Amino acid sequence: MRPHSTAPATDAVQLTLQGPVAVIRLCRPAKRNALSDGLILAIRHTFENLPAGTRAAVIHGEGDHFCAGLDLSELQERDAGEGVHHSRMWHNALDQVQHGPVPVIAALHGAVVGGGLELASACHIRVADETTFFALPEGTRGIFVGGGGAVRIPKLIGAARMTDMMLTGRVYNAVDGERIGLAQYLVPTGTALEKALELAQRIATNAPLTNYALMHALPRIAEQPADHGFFTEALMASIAQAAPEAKERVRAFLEGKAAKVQKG
Ligand code: 1HE
Repeated sequence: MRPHSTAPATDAVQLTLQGPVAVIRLCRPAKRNALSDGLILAIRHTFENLPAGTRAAVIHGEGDHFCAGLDLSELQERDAGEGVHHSRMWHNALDQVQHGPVPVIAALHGAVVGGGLELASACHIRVADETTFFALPEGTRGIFVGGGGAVRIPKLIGAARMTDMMLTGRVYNAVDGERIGLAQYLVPTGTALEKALELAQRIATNAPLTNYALMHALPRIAEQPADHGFFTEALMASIAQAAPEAKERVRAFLEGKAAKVQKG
């Protein structure tokens, strides 16, 4: 593959730690956190180099919007081969988000459009505040999704809804976005980051092997024919329950020392 010469825009991605939770901030508010090649490479670099001890991550955007998608000012004339390499660079970066070491929660507000929605869909949980809106303007810009959206977004909302968004430029508001599955949580304006952090802190207390199974085994099992899926599930279940941490947690419950499930 042709090497990509753009340097990571490391100043456009900020990482801070809140205990075991890495908080990753897109810091390009003047351009609505539009994803330049440098920013995409910086996202990849950040997720590839999460500090030791990180158990969960939150990603959010500075300013009034989560992310305006591909930086259109960089959209140059590319030949077909260069276009493939550019798209594959996005795939590699967003694969680090989806298949990195820890679950990732996207805290969404304002525009979550184009490549911004592709980034959000690579995360494991999406929390949207009431200002959030979702769109795929690629259709109206004469282009196509290239950051994994054609694979990930139909898994969230179905191919029919994605086709409609791209053919007609339909924009979903936060309420409808949560209803159709673009986000799992809908929260009041300005509270998405707080909610995402609360969820991340909780996720960070899970047994790491359970989190790993949810990130790496569940999506594969869901894609397998049922017969294969049942078999893979049995293997994963047996590996998870054999871990010393699982035995300790079950013992704690049986001894009345662990929290019961509370009514929602
Ligand atoms: C940008 C971008 C961008 C803003 N690339 N520069 N994405 C889109 O088609 C969405 C394009 N953006 C918008 O529709 C709007 O900017 C927003 C709804 C996101 C925000 O509106 P607003 O009024 O808050 O901001 P603005 O005034 O439109 O933009 C502020 C600045 O950011 C302005 O630059 P300035 O130098 O004039 O101040 C904008 O040009 C700039 N800006 N969005 C470049 N996207 C892997 S394939 C993925 C394919 C896609 O993602 S296609 C979808 C691209």
